[in-house]
Amino acid sequence: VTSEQLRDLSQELQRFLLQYEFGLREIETKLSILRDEFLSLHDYNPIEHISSRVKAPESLVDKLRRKGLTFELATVREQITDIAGVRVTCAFSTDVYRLFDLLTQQDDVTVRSVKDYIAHPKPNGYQSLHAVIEIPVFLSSERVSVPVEVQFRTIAMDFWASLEHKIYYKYSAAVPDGLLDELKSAAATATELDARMERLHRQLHGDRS
Ligand code: 0O2
Repeated sequence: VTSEQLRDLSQELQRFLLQYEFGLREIETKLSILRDEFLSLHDYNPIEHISSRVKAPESLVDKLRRKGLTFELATVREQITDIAGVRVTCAFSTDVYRLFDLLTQQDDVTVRSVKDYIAHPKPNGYQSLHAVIEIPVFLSSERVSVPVEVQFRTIAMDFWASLEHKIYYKYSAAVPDGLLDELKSAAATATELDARMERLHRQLHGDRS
């Protein structure tokens, strides 16, 4: 590969990833509008935290290798749906589902897939509601449809997932059995805490929010 070809490739990749960056901005705007309107109508904030990222090229390449895919942009676009990722953390699981509904029902949003790991937690205890949605982005000469993976979860689920993620990487995926059991039990405690906090919240606010 000549250095000129490398430069062209790198430019092509940058342009490709930029579309995902634009997709993220669209979703972030939608979420912040929902949050601000909710605040103004109900004096209540349904979102604790929003974070987003475009997958780093190295971790994209890792994922392609893991899945045995070639680095062709058309294949990448079709097969890797979490290049753009947004994480929405809410205090309560009712807010998780409420925001999911409000976002996915918008008429410029197309839902590609949904995985409800809250209703059906993963065997390790992981809980979150995942949706891959497509959003139109208007560029100077075309309209592109950009997939964004949105993960909705409660603070307790997020706390659990970030620790589990660290443990998983520390042990390079070979986590000792004892720790796996502890994690599973901690996930059950998180679920219980979510239910208790939700009950308290209801007592405080009734069904107002
Ligand atoms: P990262 O570093 O967060 O980007 P896929 O591999 O995405 O094609 P999969 O695994 O069926 O297909 O997708 P799924 O189940 O929707 O999970 C995708 C993302 O959810 C992961 O992205 C994690 O962010 C999160 N996730 C899923 N399972 C777990 C889990 O057991 N523990 C934790 N902590 N997070 C989880 P990546 O690409 O794996 O990682």
